[in-house]
Amino acid sequence: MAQLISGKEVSAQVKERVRAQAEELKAKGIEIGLAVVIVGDNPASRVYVNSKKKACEAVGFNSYEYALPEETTEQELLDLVQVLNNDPKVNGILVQLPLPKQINEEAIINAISAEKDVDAFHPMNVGKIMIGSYAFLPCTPAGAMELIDSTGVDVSGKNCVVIGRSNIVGKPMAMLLLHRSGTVTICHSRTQNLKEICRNADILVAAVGRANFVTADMVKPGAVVIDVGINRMEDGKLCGDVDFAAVEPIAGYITPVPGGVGPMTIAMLMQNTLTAAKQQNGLG
Ligand code: BQF
Repeated sequence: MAQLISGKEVSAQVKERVRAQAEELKAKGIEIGLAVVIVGDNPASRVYVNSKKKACEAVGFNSYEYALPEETTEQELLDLVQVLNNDPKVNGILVQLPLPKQINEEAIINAISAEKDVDAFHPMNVGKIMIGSYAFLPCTPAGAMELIDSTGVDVSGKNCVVIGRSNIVGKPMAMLLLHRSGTVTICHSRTQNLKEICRNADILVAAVGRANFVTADMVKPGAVVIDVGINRMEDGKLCGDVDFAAVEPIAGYITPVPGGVGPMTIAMLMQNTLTAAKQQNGLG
C-alpha cells in the first residue's frame, strides 16, 4: 500500500508561501504582474489559462490576459511579446502552448525576455538548467521535485528513471534529479528492456503521454512513483501515465491524477513569477 502524495496539499503550501511574500512586497510598494497570452480557442488551453489566472488572484498577483484569435500571425504575436517585454507592470510572460500551426513556437519563446520567462523555456534558461545555476525551474519538473521532497526520500545515490524525453518535462526533470546526485536514466519509445530498467528505479517519473502506460510489473516495490501524465479520456476524465489501481499496492509513494503534479505546475508558475518580480526589483 503506497502513501499518497497530495499535489493539492503541497501546492497549497507553495502558494501560501508565495502569497505571504507577495504581501510583504506589496507593503514595500511592489506589485507583481503575470501576462497570460492565449492564441485561439483550444479548450484545454482555456482551462489551463483560467487556472493560472485564478492562482494569480489567490496569491495576490495582477494577471493580464491577452486572448488573440486563432488566425493571429507570428509577427502579431512577436509584437505583443515585445510590448510585454517592455511593460514594467509585467514581471512574467506566459504564452500558453500549443500555438496555432502558422506560428513557430521556438521563434516566440526566443523573443520572450529571459528575465520574464517564467516557464523557463527560453534557450538562456534551458542552458542555465544544464549548468545548475538557474533563476527559473521549468514548472512541471520543479513541481514533481517538490512532490518527491515532500516524501522525505533523499534522491542522492538513488536510481532515478524518467520515461519521456520532451524539452518541457523529461529532459529538465532528468537534469534536476542529476543535480540532486541521483543516478539518472532517461527512457523513451526506442528504449530496449524498458520494464527491467523501470523495475530498478527507486524514483520513477512517468512523462510519456499515454494513459496507464506504467504497469505493476514495471515498478520496484517501495518506489516513489511520480505521474506527470495528463491524458483526457473519452468520458472527459483525466487519467495519468501510471495504471494507478495496479501500481498503488506496490509503490511506496505515488501521485494521483488528477490532484498530483498538475496543481504543482500552477503553484511553481506562481513561485517563478515571484522570483522574476524580486529580481526585476533588485531583491533577488
Ligand atoms: C490536476 C499542460 C499538456 C500540454 C500543455 C491541475 C493542471 C492539470 C491538472 C494544469 C498542463 C498540465 C498545463 C491538474 C497546466 C498541467 O488537478 O491534476 C492543473 O492546469 N496544468 C498547461 O498549462 O499546459 C499544458 C499539459
